[in-house]
Amino acid sequence: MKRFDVIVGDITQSDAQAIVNAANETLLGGGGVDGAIHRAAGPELLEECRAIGGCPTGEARLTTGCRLRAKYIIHTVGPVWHGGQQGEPALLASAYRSCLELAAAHGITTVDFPSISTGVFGYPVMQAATVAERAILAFLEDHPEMHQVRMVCHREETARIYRQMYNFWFAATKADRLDVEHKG
Ligand code: AR6
Repeated sequence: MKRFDVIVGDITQSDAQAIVNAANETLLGGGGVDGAIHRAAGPELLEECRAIGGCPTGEARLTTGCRLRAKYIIHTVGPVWHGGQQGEPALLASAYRSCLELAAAHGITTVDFPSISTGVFGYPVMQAATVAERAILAFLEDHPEMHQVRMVCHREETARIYRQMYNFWFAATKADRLDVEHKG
């Protein structure tokens, strides 16, 4: 099993212990992957989210998976893209890191992410992929207990860019450690 992987699919069908939702600060649902997750998880999810009372950009909150296969949903809020000079990369990195820290704190060892901020929020995929992968790979290096983190892209084109950025920036240095069977 690769500790980091990029796959094409519908994250609502994920068999990971936790999936990540690209939500907004209200946590009360929306379009895109957020809408798909709420539809698949059922109305109980909205009740759980209501009780949490929102989430600032760059942070993360945990709910159960309700009717999903995944046991947990980690809701995070990525930044809206305003051209890149308003702290977007730091906020996006923080969103990924917060999700993984929350997962680790709950003993979750497999996490699937959608491509946060690159839909409605308009973050260019190439830049988002670089930020996402840097944050994920740094976390995996420091947390051997995390078995697997995957990017689950809805479209082949998005997955292609995540793979390309991985190969461009990270494969040479990380391959030895990440493209191997997990021994734990
Ligand atoms: N599985 C995996 N990825 C998906 C799925 C799915 N079922 N459906 C869409 N995507 P977006 P954002 C991809 O817009 O940019 C919502 O209204 C999609 O192709 O869902 O962070 C929230 O409530 C894209 O690559 O999230 C917020 O208001 C990626 O998910 C706002 O949108 C993210 O696109 C958040 O915007």
